[in-house]
Amino acid sequence: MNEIIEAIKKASIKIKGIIEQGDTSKSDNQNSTGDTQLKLDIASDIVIEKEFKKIASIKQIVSEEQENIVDIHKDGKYLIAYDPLDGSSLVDVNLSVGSIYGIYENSFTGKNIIASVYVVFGPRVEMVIADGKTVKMYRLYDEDFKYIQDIKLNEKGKLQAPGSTQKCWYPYHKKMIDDFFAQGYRLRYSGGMVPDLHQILLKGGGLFSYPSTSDLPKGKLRQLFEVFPFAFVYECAGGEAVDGISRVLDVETLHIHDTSPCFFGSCEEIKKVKEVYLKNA
Ligand code: P6P
Repeated sequence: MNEIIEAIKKASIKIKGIIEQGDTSKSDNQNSTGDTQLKLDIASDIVIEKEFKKIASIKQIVSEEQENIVDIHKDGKYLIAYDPLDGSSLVDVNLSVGSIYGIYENSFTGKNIIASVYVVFGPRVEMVIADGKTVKMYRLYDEDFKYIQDIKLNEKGKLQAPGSTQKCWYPYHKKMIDDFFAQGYRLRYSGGMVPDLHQILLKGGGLFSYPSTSDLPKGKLRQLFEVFPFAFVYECAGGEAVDGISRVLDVETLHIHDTSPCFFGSCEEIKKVKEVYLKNA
């Protein structure tokens, strides 16, 4: 596992350079989910795949930017699903973006995730590692990631990050979001999943939601590359992650690019989500 973390560190330093110097224009391609790929997405993906191909313990990788699973070493132990540069279109407006890595054993399913890593490219570059027991944050100084702190969520938080197109929210979802704001929760939403979820973790808690909507009944965020890795982080930090009713890591993956409605947060907020969704299911 250490060699995977070292590879992520090396790739992240290179991706930092790509963000700072790179071409943020659109490529001529679309990814498997139909998103138009930026040249940043493709360049970041190439960097990561090159680093992972050097590691004997990796059996397979799959990128959000590629259609299919890539076989690496047949005797490898780990399977890695990653989003090379989530929210890349935010680079053009100088907002934070991030890379997300889910590390699995045996198969690409929520139940088989054993670790997750994300890297935030913002005013500072920070890497967060969840290993099933703890969540540890590191910060990049020159070429070295230094340990900063462990991350733990409070039982209840103060921030709310309500995603998706509001006009497509189901009425019970809108009322739940409004109720949280009526209790004094602060709106913190940039449109970048990595910095938005990182902020809630570092500020002690709250709720990030990207629900089922009339235009996207199965949500927008991808299970393997985005939802499961952050669900694992939030559970390791003492919070929860659900699809509205069930633990999201128990959700079945039928195709590697499947999406899922998702709610990540402190236990109090997730309890409220489950109450509302069980009543309206
Ligand atoms: P919306 C970025 O494109 C992304 O995949 C996530 O990083 C982010 O949370 C979400 O989409 C934002 O989507 O529909 O709220 O703009």
